[in-house]
Amino acid sequence: MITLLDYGAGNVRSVINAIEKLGETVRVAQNSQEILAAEKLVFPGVGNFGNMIHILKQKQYMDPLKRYLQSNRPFLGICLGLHALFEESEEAPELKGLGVLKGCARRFRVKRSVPHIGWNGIKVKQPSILFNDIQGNEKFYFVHSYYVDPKDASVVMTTTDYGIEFVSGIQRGNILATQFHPEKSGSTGLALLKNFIQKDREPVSPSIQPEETKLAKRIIACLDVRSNDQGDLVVTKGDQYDVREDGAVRNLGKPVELAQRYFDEGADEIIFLNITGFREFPLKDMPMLTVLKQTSKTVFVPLTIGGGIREYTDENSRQYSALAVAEEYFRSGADKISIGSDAVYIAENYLKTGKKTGESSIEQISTVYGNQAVVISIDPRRVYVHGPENVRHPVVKTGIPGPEGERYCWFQCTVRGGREGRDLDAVTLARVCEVLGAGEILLNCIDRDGTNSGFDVELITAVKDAVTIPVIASSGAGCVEHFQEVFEETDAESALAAGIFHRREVPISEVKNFLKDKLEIRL
Ligand code: 1PR
Repeated sequence: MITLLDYGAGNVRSVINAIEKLGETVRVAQNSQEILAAEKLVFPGVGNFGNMIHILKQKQYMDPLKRYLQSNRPFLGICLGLHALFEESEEAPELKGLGVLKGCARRFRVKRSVPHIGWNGIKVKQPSILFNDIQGNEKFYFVHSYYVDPKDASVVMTTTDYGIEFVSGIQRGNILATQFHPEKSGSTGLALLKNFIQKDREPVSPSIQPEETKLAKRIIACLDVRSNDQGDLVVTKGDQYDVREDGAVRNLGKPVELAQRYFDEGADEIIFLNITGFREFPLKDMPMLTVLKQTSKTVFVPLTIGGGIREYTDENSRQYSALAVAEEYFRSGADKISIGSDAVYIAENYLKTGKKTGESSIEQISTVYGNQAVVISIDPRRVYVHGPENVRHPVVKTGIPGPEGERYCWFQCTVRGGREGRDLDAVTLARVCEVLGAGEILLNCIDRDGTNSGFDVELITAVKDAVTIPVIASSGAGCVEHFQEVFEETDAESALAAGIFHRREVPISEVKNFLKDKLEIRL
């Protein structure tokens, strides 16, 4: 029996699902006695250090946790569950951590995008039970802006390179903790978790020791989900956002089955977009929650969900915050949420007032769950102009002239699934959302969506140059060469496709096989 510490933020469902998949039972600790009585304790932390410590204090978990750790019983901390072991964190300097290990968590100050999101390797510094059946050259899923800096070098179990060499795992006696998420790291992560669960494991070192670890470019599958005219929830796909063919909504499969297929085929991440979420209140749209719950049972890579994440008042005047909507998604198995239309309204307001309100969905969700949990989905469309003069938006010189031979354009934001253009451009939106706390940009492109004509490199370059958070290039992938082009010509950390994967025109494995000698890829 594994006892799991759920302090109430983040996606613990995936950890429970992963442990159960390995045949072990999980009990979620409900009080301090259950922490003290644990045989093996797993502490998965996601989000913000300050918020975590507040809740641990409120629930009076600090003391029992310290006592459990001092008794050297088996413990596995994940992500923030690693940071919690230290004395403090730059993320919330006013609060003290458990202080079981000396040192602190520091923010990345590197010339790379922060958060560090994606699949990276480990360099093993000491044998551990966790490394049985691990070769040493595998990649694990990371998502964080802070890393731990222990004072005592003897606790370092693994390091990872990302601009600097940082500590990605610690071990002291039976206390183990990883910065990466084993529960999100596919079969490799499950193997590592199994080693913690099993009783008979001896400490070993993997046979391969990489000199340097590298972050892989991520290949992401995107599932646009909505109800069709018969009321069934289906994966659909638009051509420039028009999902109807001969009047009917295109049906390309069932969401849970398709997600499973993409996990099996090697997708590094899966995104669900509830594309009609802007119309209805998503918490009424329980099927999406069911899709997440079912998918997260067997799919052990990160899951993002978008559509309808905003504040809402129902017909009885009951108010729901965007945070409450997001919370429901996280508890159902989402690792990140994506905000589309609401981000545009928030940015417009911010540009008008020049002030952060602290009340917006972006600010609220990132404060509780961390920046890395908030993705901004942008749906831009090109607006061609004859020159940069008299245009209030950042204009780029384009190699793809407009219908009247225009050599310049800007990228207009839209809301409500591309139905309504706004007086705001994608570059400014991305910049403002980063300031407000977003951790990643999902950059779609209405002009390229479903066209198979390649990613809009000009758009991606313009947005990527404006932010320091990771960007997912989306829309237009038609062949393997398009992925090479977007990774070689832009600094996008990941590339997403939908149509070619759904229709089996280009499988994910083919994309990865093609890229593997050219770029860093997770195989
Ligand atoms: O505004 O917060 O409710 O979020 C709605 C979400 O639904 C947004 O993320 C928006 O992008 C998405 N959405 C709304 N309408 C559509 C539509 O297609 N009619 N889908 C839509 C957007 C775009 C991509 C697609 C790529 C790759 N989907 O994510 O998967 O373009 O496609 P391809 O490889 O086939 O070219 P809110």
